[in-house]
Amino acid sequence: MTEITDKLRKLAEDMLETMYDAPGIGLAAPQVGVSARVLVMDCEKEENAVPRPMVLLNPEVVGTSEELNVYEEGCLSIPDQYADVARPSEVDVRWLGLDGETYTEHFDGLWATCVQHEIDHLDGKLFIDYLGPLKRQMITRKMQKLKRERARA
Ligand code: K1U
Ligand code: ZN
Repeated sequence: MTEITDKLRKLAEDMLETMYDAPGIGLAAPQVGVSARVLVMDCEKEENAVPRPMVLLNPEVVGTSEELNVYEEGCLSIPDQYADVARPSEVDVRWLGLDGETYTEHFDGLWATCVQHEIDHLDGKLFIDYLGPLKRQMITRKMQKLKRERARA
């Protein structure tokens, strides 16, 4: 049972601000150092599109298509690295909203890719975990180098 507190509302608000500032299309609480099953996303990318900020608490994938879709993913926790990842092209996701209601929605296209990427963050998984060992090691080494450089700066 998740209690909807002011602290949780503030976390979601701060996460949406961080995501839009980045800019990104999604963000999960562990990426901002918070151990909670909270994600935010807005995949309305077109210039004149009406924003659709979404906040998902305790999201669960409850159905997946057999068909896969390949998308070149990036990650705000792995700057400037991109790779093709194959995931189910459509998913049904159930979650708790900030209003205390339970929602189930069918996602496709970029929304489906993004919600799976964000739920992975909640489970401690990154998009590089789907790559072959060579590509994954290349990105991991680049990130270790970046970390050392940042520590020296
Ligand atoms: O969770 C994250 O690290 C955010 C990530 C989400 C994501 C990207 C691509 C596929 C699946 C999930 C990002 O938002 S990276 C930035 C990005 O993709 C983007 C930024 C501005 C405009 C459009 C896309
Ligand atoms: Zn990410």
